[in-house]
Amino acid sequence: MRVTALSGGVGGARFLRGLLAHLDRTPALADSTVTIIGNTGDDITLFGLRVCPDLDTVLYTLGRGVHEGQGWGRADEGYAVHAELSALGVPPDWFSLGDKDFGTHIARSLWLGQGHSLSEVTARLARRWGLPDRGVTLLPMTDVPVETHVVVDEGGGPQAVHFQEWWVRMRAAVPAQRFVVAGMDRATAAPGVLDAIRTADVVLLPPSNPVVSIGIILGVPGVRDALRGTRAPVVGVSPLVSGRPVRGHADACLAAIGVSATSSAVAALYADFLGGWLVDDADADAAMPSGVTSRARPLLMTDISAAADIAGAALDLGVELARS
Ligand code: FO1
Repeated sequence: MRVTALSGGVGGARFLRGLLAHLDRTPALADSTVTIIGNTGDDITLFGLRVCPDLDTVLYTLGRGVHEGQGWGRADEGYAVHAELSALGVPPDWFSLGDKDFGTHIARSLWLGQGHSLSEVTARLARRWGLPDRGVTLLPMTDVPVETHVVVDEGGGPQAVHFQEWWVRMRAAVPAQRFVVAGMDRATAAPGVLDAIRTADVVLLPPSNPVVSIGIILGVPGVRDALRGTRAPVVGVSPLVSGRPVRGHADACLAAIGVSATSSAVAALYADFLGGWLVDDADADAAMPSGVTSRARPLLMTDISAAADIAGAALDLGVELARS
């Protein structure tokens, strides 16, 4: 089975780890392939290095190197380099980069500087994490540098800050007036992205942030049209349970775009291409947009096995929709 998935950071990566576990334990799906279209709106240049948080979170999580408690960054990490940068008075100190993580950013920045595309760089990093051997391809949504910025007003009038400063330093506690994706006007889908949507057997939307992760990927020219036009069923997983995000600040992001924090409202954001929608048992009676088939089940990814069950249920719904 050819599976294509859009993904943000922590929630998406954990879902995808569950998907791989489900494929590994299902003989009929043994030679399936998974193509992941990763969000690059979170990307930021720090200390002269290009950092791609959502791509790295997918790589580290699927590559079994992620700091499990955080969901991002590396396990068994030291912070000597960042500490020295702080001692040298080089900002920022609010975004903590570990020593091994710096290795990723140095290599990526070196290769980008040599003229390699972000797609090529991501493929090299994916090889280091053994993804090709498992039939997994990670594509950045675009090779054009883009950055999500957030318009906030801390009292001195509206100003735009980088998404990471809003998400990490402000903890999304300052209301976002709107999101602006710098560079998106020049963005084109990265090689293979639109094809992966068009030729998939099933397209999955993990429980990533619908505004600043999935929503950003949908803003890449051609992606939404490809999702509308693909013969593959598109099945999503609600990122909200009883109106609350399982983690992160999806509710603050939805409020910023005037959308209520319910699984139905999120499904409505995708209604022009969505075929199936998994909701938690707590939202079993959620009203669905016309044309969307929902299924209720526990959606908390408490461990890899639970994530595998959720991913399996999403695939099963996709197969069911493909048959009908
Ligand atoms: N998140 C935090 O809350 N605090 C951090 O200091 C932080 C550092 C960081 C470094 C590398 C990286 O790949 C991710 C990092 N994150 C941190 C998570 C990041 O802000 C989020 O994973 C996404 O960008 C939002 O989906």
